[in-house]
Amino acid sequence: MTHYRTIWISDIHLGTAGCQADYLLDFLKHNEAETFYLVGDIIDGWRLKKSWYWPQAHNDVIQKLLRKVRKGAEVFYIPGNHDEMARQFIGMTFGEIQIQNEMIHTTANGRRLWVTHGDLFDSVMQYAKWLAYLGDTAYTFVLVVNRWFNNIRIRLGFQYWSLSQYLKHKVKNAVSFIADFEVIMAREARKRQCDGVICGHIHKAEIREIDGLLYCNDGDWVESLTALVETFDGELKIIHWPHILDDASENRPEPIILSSYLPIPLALDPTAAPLQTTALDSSPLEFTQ
Ligand SMILES: [Mn+2]
Repeated sequence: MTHYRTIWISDIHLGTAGCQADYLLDFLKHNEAETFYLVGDIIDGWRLKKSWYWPQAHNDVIQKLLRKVRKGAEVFYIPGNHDEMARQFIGMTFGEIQIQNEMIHTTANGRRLWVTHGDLFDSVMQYAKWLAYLGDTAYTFVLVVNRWFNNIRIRLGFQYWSLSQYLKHKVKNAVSFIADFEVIMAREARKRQCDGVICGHIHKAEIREIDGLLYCNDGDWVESLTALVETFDGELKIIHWPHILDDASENRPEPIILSSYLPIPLALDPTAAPLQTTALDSSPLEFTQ
């Protein structure tokens, strides 16, 4: 079990066949945090509306998160576009899971990071919902192929390898879309007087600096199998979890760290009030559909 100060996970898409719940369950089993942020697209309401899909493993994910709360972890849920129905419950608490529109997280070394799903700043999402749906169907198909492909790979003794991630990086438009999204998010973080942003939505885990702002994306659990974590020193890391560990076995692989970043600590005033996690004024952001 590895202990972190904070863990961010998003884009789990429970309720879809694409959700890799078994990997996430294993990650949650071996990683603990004081605070968890569920950064949107946790339950896929779009897809559930079309056809009901809810295997036991998806229940287990919810149970696991509720158990973390019972054991003293703080859990925040920031809805995304696939679970936008949860946005009507902003400010409310379900089984001690607090629902917020967006938040500001202060790292152990005093950095203010704006936490939001990110769809409200995605131009495709905002102006053409039908286009987003179309993309969703094609994407679902790639994920199905990805799963077949990996079932075969694993049976043959190979490691998990994301076909969809590979394709995404090959498509030029996707690459420029991702770059634009990252820049917009960093700019929005600056507007909010934050040192950076933590988001999800585009299923591309990342930690990088953009114009002096920190851009972090916690990835997803349908293709990249990644989470963002903060250590007790305020170091941010992307953890990739492509394995399901055998409890009985002694040889546990080390977590795969894809990227890490230690923001330069601010000169903290030792007499200042303790740093806190604060919810933003929960007036909904303006966006048109
Ligand atoms: Mn999304």
